[in-house]
Amino acid sequence: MIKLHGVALSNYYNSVKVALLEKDIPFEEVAQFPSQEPEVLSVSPMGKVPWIEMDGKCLSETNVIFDFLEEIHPEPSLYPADVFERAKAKEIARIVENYVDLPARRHIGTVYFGGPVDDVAFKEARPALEQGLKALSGVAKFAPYIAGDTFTYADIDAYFQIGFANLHSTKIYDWDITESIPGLGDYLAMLRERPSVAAVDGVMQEALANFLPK
Ligand SMILES: N[C@@H](CCC(=O)N[C@@H](CS)C(=O)NCC(=O)O)C(=O)O
Repeated sequence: MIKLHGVALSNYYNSVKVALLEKDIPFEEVAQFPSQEPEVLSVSPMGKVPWIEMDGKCLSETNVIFDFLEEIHPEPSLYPADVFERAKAKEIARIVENYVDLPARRHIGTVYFGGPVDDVAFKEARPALEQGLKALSGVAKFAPYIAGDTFTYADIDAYFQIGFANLHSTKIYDWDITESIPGLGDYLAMLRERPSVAAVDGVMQEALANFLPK
């Protein structure tokens, strides 16, 4: 059985968990914080979570895990059937990860761990996020899903990575980024109704409520 290593506080861990639930793949959760310890680096080269373990072999990086799950368990597919549309779904996922999650993540020391606001990050992260959101608004379809008429990995990425970024933007800039793109708020609310997303999001919200500094 697949073991999913990570914690419910992690938006990427939750992304892989939703993919496993959507595909109805049995899995076991193993609680693990990110770490630079050699034994963690030997299975997750950047020390990040999540990673999956299967038959003693480990794989990290959420989108690589998505592709692997798709190969070993093709049905139900979480990519569009058309090869170009499939690549477009991946393009959306990369934009969400690299240009929405990552700039917001610069404030994780403040938002997750109660550290002081980093002045450089304060100046740089907001324009970077604005640029990422503008890029996203150019490719998001909301028809009704982000890459078209089917639920895909891009929706999983969008739900958890935009939610993570919004937690940071509201705390640091008092800025609700879900209002930055027409239709984004309603789209995220629609995803929250989906049983797999609702279940995983519920566990994440509880973990965040217990963990985040007040
Ligand atoms: N590119 C990675 C990102 C995963 C990631 O950033 N995980 C966070 C938790 S949400 C982490 O482990 N952070 C610790 C670190 O960056 O050292 C993926 O796609 O899985």
